[in-house]
Amino acid sequence: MPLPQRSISAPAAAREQREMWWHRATGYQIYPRSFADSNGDGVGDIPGIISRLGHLADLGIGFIWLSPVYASPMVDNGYDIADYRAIAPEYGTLEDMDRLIAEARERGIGIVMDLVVNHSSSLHDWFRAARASREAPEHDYYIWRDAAPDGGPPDDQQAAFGGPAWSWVEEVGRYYFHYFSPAQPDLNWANPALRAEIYDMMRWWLDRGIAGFRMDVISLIGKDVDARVYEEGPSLHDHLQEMHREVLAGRDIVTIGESWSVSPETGLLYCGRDRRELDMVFEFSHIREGWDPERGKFAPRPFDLRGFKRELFAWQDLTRHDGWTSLFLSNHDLPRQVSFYADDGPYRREAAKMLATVLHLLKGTPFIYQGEEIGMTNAPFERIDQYRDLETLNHFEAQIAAGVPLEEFIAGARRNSRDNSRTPMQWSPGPHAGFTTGTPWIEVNPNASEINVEQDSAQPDGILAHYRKLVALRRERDIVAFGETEPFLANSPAVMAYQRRLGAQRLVVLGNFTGQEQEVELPDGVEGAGTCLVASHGERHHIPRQLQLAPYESLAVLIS
Ligand code: TEU
Ligand code: CA
Repeated sequence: MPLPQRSISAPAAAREQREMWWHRATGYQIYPRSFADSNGDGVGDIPGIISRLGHLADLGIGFIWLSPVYASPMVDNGYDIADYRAIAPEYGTLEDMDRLIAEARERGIGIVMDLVVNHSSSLHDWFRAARASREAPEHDYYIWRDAAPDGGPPDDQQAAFGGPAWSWVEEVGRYYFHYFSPAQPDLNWANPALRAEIYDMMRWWLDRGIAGFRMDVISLIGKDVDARVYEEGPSLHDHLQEMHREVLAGRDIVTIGESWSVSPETGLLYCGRDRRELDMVFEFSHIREGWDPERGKFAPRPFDLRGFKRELFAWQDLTRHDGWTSLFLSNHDLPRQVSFYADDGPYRREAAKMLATVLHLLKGTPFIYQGEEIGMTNAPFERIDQYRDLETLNHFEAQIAAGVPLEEFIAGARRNSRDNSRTPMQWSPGPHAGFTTGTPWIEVNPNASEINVEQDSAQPDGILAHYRKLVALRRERDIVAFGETEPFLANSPAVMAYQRRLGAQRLVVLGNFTGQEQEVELPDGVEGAGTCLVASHGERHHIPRQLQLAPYESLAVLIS
């Protein structure tokens, strides 16, 4: 059991499943490269994380989702694993990792590892053997096809990071499939020996005392390449059920599967009570709402709150009586939430609190991405040489070659490049934001002199203090953890409004997504007096039928 079980228990009527520790826990994602550097080489590391556990304990989080720290050539910053049982030397050693697990646990914090098993690195021993000979048992751990009659790739499938999805290996005279970059060959989940190796590796980590797995692009593992079905392919759920039987069953851990395709129609296939697969998924429908449907993430499109609410509330509805969901707006692949959804200018503080309030008071397990708790913003990069991410760099080349003007591409990258969230964590106003004493691997955001943990935590009404309150509310209040969600004002392009209900209690939550005052008229029966749980603009203890919200104001009032 990774964590002490909490004894608080929700009223039986509110839950149809056994209460688990992660129902009341908030997760915190660490992107190790950018979190804290202990030895001045400009790259964050595990001892750096250990030195900052106090910050996380103060926030009150229940577990860390640690982005990959395994041995890797770092083509995709660790999402290309060369050895699943070794730590990348720039991040530390296995001993450091054991120490992190132990020291986090002493603070009641579990470590959730990133499981990247849709693909490995091309430098993994399996792939080295696979590419050396067709006779090697590992050859079939990957997906190979013969060349087309003209010697070219078997077909025209394209990789997510640009270029063909097939790369040639001379030694075996075949092409291998890679959904992402050529350095990330896809594993062939149809091979039972490969699956057994993966399960073995997962048990090895669980036995070291970790609290679970975040599973990278897990919805891709059932793919049928010939049919061009990648997401949620024919064998996905067989594999996940087998994984559950072989590895996960009977362990008190948390599992979160990343899926870019899951919808309310398929959500409960993963996390429904009778499925025996995962505890919850990371789903992206509310995120995709902010992307151009044709031209993708590098073509900025104005944010529309209505679509965003529709997607979030559909998942609230889906998980009303069965399953569970995750709540997040940010991660290492996404822009900074305050910049993307709200305002990183004059109303940054209010906006950061508002986004936190409306998200954290929904039902589900919330995730905070490092720096979000102080309202970190997108990177103001102006030149392509400031970017590091292969996705941005590959798309840059392709789009410029296709005639997209440079300024237009940079504008898109400033809005949506993955590097926006990968600039170093801003700890202090000092040199390099207190992240490193050396030269950081990617530039520190110049606003670190005003936006940093040291300054924000000194303010009783800072963003950090606001997050601390929200995290505590989930632990302390049954209604926050288990209440049913009822949305209002679905058509408002400006205000997000809902209430949670548990027994005779109601928690009314309001957030203004604009820099203008908003007049709100609530539906019948919402009005009432009670206790203000959080507020960005002074407490209100009464929800009237009509009220005015200040720019980016948010509040939550418990009515009983
Ligand atoms: O991301 C999954 C994924 O599909 C991303 O490539 C996503 O589409 C993209 O970031 C949106 O711009 C996971 C990891 O979170 C990501 O960091 C990895 O690069 C990717 O898998 C490959 O492992
Ligand atoms: Ca370092």
